[in-house]
Amino acid sequence: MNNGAQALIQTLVGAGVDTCFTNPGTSEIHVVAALDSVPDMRAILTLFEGVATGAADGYARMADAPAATLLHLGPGLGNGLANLHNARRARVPVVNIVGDHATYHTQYDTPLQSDIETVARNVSAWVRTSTRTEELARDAAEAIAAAIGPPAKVATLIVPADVSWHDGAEAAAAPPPAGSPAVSSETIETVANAMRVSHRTGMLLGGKALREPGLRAAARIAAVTGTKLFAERNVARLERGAGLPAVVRLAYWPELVSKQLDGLEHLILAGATAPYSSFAYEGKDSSLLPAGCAMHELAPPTSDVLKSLEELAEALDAANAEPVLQTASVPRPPEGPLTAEKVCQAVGATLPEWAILSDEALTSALTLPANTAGAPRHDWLTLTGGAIGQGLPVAVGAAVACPDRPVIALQADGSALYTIQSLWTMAREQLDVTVVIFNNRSYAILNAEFARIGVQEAGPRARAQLELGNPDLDFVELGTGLGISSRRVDTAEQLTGALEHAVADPGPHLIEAVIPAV
Ligand SMILES: Cc1ncc(C[n+]2csc(CCOP(=O)(O)OP(=O)(O)O)c2C)c(N)n1
Repeated sequence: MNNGAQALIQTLVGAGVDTCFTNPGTSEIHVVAALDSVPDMRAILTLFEGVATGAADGYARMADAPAATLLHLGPGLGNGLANLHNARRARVPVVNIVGDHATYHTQYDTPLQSDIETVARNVSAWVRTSTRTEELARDAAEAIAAAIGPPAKVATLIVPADVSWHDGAEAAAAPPPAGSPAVSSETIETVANAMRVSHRTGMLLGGKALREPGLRAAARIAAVTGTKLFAERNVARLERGAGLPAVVRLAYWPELVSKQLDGLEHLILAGATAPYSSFAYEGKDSSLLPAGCAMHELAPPTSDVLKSLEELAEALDAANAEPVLQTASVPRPPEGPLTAEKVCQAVGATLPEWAILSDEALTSALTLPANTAGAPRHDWLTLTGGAIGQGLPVAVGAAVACPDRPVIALQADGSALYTIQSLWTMAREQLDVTVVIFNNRSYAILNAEFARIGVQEAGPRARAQLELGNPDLDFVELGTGLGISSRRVDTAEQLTGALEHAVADPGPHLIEAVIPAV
């Protein structure tokens, strides 16, 4: 006979959820103990819950399947919240297992007692507290089914300690996932009509439309209609590089998006939502749609986007059109003192085939798309929910999901420090991740925001909130202390050499690129 914890893990593994990013405590100790009786579960310790949740996000983006997290009551879940927010925005499945005090213990309001469900609800579309050992496996099966969807979501199962430790449980099977709903033929026809009458159309692609089959279908439509292809700003995963159709990702700053979308009469949404500025700016419109541009929703993110694109291609006689594909071309290795742009060039010049780029380089990544467009085929994972501290954990999860693919984490210094403990998990699990830190010693984007609100010269007290010097951060010491082979580079030649070395020597590496603040 199993105890609840054993049946819980068996249920996860039975449904294919065989990876769990953990940071456990006393209330989860029976789940930890059960790991040795279910060896098919790979449990990976993280040193902060934001690493566990961000890793589950990165894993799901690459595996197209959920990982589990194991978190410690309300405070542990709360520590993981920012990256669960990003996972929700990435529209990926995650199964959180959160321990709680034993059911009879909660009445005493001991130190870790809190309202876990309220913490969970902000990010989880499915929340349940299991109350009986006999029902725990069934609850877990329902959590998995809810996470997978479609649509994919964050599901949180709260497990009181006594529900885990009692005997009398049996594993349960998760129901098979249903298909995503299809889009009506009227919708396809309406969009096709708009594209027939106007040649100034754009398609904003999101979700599965940004994988090869979706990109090819969209590019066939573009070959016939001349529509311009864009990717949503919050890209969870974009397949790109030589041999694939190229798309332009929407910029961050609203005025740049205006330039990108300028002149469009129709914008078609395929797996993406309407474009709005991330933040409001006084006197500026929140919508990024050009004046007079009509918007049509071909396929909401929750629908079968690929099928709708294929049906639209049929309707436009584009099913057999030749899509325009990105040609191979990489930048020349840069020379001289480092700048953010030269780091992007060096990445483009050395990017190995099938790399996974986890991009949280923020202001330093401005030229990354151009410098990697014709690089060998790769996947690009970006910050989906704007909560910084995502890049390194996502790299951990992507590397666990795809052990045969090199992961390159392009990481702004300020954002790196939210979840710097990720480096330790990379070292412990010997993940093939090369972390490139863009050390500009600044929260540079916030400096740019200052200029945008018309403040030319921030006062010393304001500046102190935006500069990361005094003391200067030493990422080589940080990386070394967390167990990663780490080096600092000051010139473009050194950087290219360090990247080539990292590519040739699979395993975790950290390269600190010291660059001027923009
Ligand atoms: C969780 C969270 N906290 C704070 C912020 C606000 N914020 C946005 S960007 C930023 C600084 C980013 O600095 P850095 O990562 O060094 O990148 P840079 O701007 O220098 O390119 C901060 C603090 C945020 N977006 N998310």
